[in-house]
Amino acid sequence: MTVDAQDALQALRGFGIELPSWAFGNSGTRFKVFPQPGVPRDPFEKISDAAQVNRHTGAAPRVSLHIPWDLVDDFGKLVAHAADEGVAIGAINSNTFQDEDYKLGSLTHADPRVRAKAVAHHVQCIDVMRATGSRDLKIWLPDGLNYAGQDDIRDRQERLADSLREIYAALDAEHRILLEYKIFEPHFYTMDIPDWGTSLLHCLDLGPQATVVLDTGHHAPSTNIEFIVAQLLRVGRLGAFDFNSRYYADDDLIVGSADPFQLFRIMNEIVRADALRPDSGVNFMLDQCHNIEEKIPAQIRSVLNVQEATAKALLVDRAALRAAQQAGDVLAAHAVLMDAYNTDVRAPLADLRESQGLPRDPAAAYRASGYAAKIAAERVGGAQAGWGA
Ligand code: PSV
Ligand code: MN
Ligand code: MN
Repeated sequence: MTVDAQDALQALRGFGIELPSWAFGNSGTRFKVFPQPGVPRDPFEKISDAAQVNRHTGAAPRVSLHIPWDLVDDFGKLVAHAADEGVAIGAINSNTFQDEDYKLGSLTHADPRVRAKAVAHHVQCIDVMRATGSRDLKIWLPDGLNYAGQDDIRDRQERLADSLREIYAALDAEHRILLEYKIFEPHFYTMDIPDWGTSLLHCLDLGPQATVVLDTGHHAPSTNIEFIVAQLLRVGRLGAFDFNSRYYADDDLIVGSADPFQLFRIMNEIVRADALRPDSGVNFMLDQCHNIEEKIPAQIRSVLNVQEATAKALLVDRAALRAAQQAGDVLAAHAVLMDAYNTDVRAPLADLRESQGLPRDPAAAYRASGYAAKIAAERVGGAQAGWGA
């Protein structure tokens, strides 16, 4: 390997991963929610918990909010609280999946009254963006159909396009829409945005402030996700990731835990496109819930997993790879990638952390901080994340 690890890893200095506020609340499946001691009772406490991850890793500078779960009377206070804790507010997520009115759709609903209500909710989210200094409005739509013939697939796309145009018109110049797709669930015959192609077509129709968000758990098994990453980067429309891991469906498990090689292959495309830079326009976010494991340590583990995959991608000898590819040397090209992937980057990453005044072992530093015992003693009756009730 001709790449110097310490040099290559410098690119990680400005690399931040955004955390979801909902990762810190109680969560579960439709079978059972397992409450944990010390979980946050309000958005302020969620931000305090997220800030612990940043405190020990130095790599989690923002927190995504979910509206209405994270609605507060005074967003100025929430912003100030976040700043006191050393973090900022990230993307604002809308929610059209917990209201009776949206049973048959929200932005795609046949009834103009319901569509107007769903558009108004997104305009409310844009107001929250103004109040919090957030740039990104993340839209994941639960809309879809369970039965063939239930509604007209094409009409729903037209209604969706119209609704999205209304939301887009309400954006400020610095705002973006992040449009998420999902193959199935909560609907099973078709979702209205089931894949990256559908999301991209709507983004292209809307304009340059609309980009695709790729949730790693929202694909069919064996989908080549890094291909989608490369393609969206190519046309400048990869706005964000929702990182997590899956075995079966939308499992929302710790990123890099099921298939660290896939995460490496994804980050390899990011590095290849020089999209690691904070100004690249790609927002690297986590979208996870921790049902049976401790939440703050799980988020720390997740940030480290993304860092490790990224570090390995930075170690790819690009010149050697290009030369082997040009020469048509299949095995040599593959070996360049595998050499980087098989490198143990934990010590160089610990060195990098130390050079930034951070703990070498963030998980151990968190355990030693006493924070878990403190919140368990102080907080009674923690809030549910919104999932698994
Ligand atoms: C539902 O599938 C989901 O997990 C989407 O991935 C969203 O990003 C997330 O919920 C938060 O709304
Ligand atoms: Mn998601
Ligand atoms: Mn999901």
